[in-house]
Amino acid sequence: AAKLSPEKLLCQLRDRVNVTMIQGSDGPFNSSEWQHYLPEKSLNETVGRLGRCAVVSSAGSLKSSHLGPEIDSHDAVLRFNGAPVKGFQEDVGQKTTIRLVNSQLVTVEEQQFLKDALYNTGILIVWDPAPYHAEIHEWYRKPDYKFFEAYKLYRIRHPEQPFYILNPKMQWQLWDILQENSLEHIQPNPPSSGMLGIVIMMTLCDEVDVYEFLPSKRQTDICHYYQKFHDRACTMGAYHPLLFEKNLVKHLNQGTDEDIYTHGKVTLPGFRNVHC
Ligand code: NCC
Repeated sequence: AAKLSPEKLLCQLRDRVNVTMIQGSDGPFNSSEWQHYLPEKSLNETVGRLGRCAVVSSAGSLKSSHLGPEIDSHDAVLRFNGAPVKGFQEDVGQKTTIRLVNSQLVTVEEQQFLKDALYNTGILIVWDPAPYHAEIHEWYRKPDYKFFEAYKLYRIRHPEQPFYILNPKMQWQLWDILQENSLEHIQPNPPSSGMLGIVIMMTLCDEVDVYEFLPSKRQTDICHYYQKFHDRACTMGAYHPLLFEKNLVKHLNQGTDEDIYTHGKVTLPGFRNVHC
């Protein structure tokens, strides 16, 4: 597989990765069991048109970065899973516009998810590792984690908060492009929340700054900026094709290598500014 130029690769991402949320009219979700649970407004309508956006990885290298004010200067900020802001504002900022969570968190950490105020800010999006290119019906019968009940419970408790389910087709459309642009064979596991969040923001924003997805000079084996846990796999990947994701993002970077080194910052164009 020959590597595409950054311009061509952006066009592939724009044209082949369909970022959509499950709607009340989709497949098994159009049943009476699901009535009133899914948000009525589309994600696009909910967020409006966004200018400069920030995606904040959960990497340990955010610690002592002092990136908080810079991150908060963006029109919208996307964070992942249980990544906190309270007590970490100096390094990661305090604004949360969208929080992307995986279905494991919603299911395995259900009690915390339902009760922790961390999740009550901004728009929530949950995604689940669906079988490779499965139809929605097939995925619905066999999700990786059975998060649907927890989703409904959360919706009952927080009916005003927008909470979307990512259409699982997207992850494999993105994985195909990762595979086509890598020399090695990639395990067929879905991209990380990080990579999914980056592409979601590229569909919503004019420009996307991604922080500490490509590690800066602060690179560390500490997994998260909010925990003491050490594991190299957090940065390099084990289950998720993280290394391939990072190579792709590096290839697309429109900022400088200096910005990566000092701020862990990569700048990507929004798809509406990509001309094919
Ligand atoms: O760790 P996690 O990811 O929540 O991190 C969010 C995203 O930040 C990027 N990251 C993180 C740490 C690091 N050192 N370098 C990074 O680049 C990655 O892009 C990552 O996706 C996930 O992707 O959903 C993941 O979720 C956790 C865990 O399920 C949640 O934190 C909820 O507790 C997974 N960890 C485990 O299952 C133990 C992780 O593998 C992937």
